[in-house]
Amino acid sequence: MEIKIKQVILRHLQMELKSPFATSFGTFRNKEFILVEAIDEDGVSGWGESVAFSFPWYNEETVKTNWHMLEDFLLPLLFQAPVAYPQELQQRFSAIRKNQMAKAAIEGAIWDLFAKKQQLPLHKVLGGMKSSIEVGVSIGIQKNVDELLRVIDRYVQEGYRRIKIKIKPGWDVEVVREVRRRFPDIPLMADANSAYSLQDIDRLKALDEFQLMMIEQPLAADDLVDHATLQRQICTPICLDESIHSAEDARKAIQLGSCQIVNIKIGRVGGLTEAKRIHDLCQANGIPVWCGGMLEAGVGRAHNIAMTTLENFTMPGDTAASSHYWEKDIIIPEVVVHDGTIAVPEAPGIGYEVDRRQVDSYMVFAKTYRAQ
Ligand code: OSB
Ligand code: MG
Repeated sequence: MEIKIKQVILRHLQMELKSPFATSFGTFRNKEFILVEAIDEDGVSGWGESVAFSFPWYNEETVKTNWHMLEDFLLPLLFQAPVAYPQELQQRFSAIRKNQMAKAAIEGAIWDLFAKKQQLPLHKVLGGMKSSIEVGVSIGIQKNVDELLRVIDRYVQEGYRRIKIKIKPGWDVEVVREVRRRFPDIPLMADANSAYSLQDIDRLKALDEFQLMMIEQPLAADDLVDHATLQRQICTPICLDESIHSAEDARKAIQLGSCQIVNIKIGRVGGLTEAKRIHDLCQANGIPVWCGGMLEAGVGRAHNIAMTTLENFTMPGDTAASSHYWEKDIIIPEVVVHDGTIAVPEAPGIGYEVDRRQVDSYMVFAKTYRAQ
């Protein structure tokens, strides 16, 4: 069964976050992103969501660079020939360097469509075995420690299985100490988003006493070598986020000892095909993985849930409830978290229906591209 894409609609959406999300590299107040709808010859729609932000802070991609890559390079390649399997797209897009988030957005739409054509949920097509997934929550930098403790308390009460706090120089050891004093036993981790260098090794060593599950991406976004040096000198397991763009990166990180855990984000690695490859490689090497987040709306969130059903996603990820981010999400039903778990949907494809009325209400601009 081949998929013949007749048209693709790119929509530029803008959604306001319920509360600002502050990281070491900047603060997000609202979310602009591209929603991809790929429609085949039978009129079936597959959905993908680009996780590129408005600003090139997390990585070099943005909403505009993604639109450019999709319009001028990726969609023409998609229209060139039918797709028998979504895995083919990696090869088809391989002449285009990097731009992983743009590639992942369109690949995600084809994965959804591929699963829908077989009347199967995406998680089954990927080979996932779970009917529910455990999730944690990522908490931005707050205006003071009291506020942070209040926020953590709320999410612990709600049942989230792991709390992640963001750290940066000036908001790290003392803050973690206070959190641990108040919550001695919660599964806790810290994400630095590349805010440190090896010169800060004493600060990073000082975190060893707090039994963090891991420290995420302490050093530079493209680094593997210094992380290996750091890991030899601290007890807290290092988890890499920004440094891992491919299975090749993961192989090198494992070989060098740069990390003990990997955060997998579908967008950062160019799509579900590469994400699964990283998952498999980590599994074969005894490295647990978990699913990161990019403040996704419903479509991206649904893809994350499907991926997290794979066996080696053994640690709770950042896929919090829709209502954690949005007044109203773009899928029906919204993603809900009960006792720190999400029930994996069994409907075909991503398992949630796209709420076209909500999509329209958040839409800034749209353009339709047709196969010749
Ligand atoms: O580093 O994981 C990150 C949000 C934006 C950019 C980078 C990151 C994050 C998060 C939030 O930590 C995860 C989420 O709740 O979606
Ligand atoms: Mg991170």
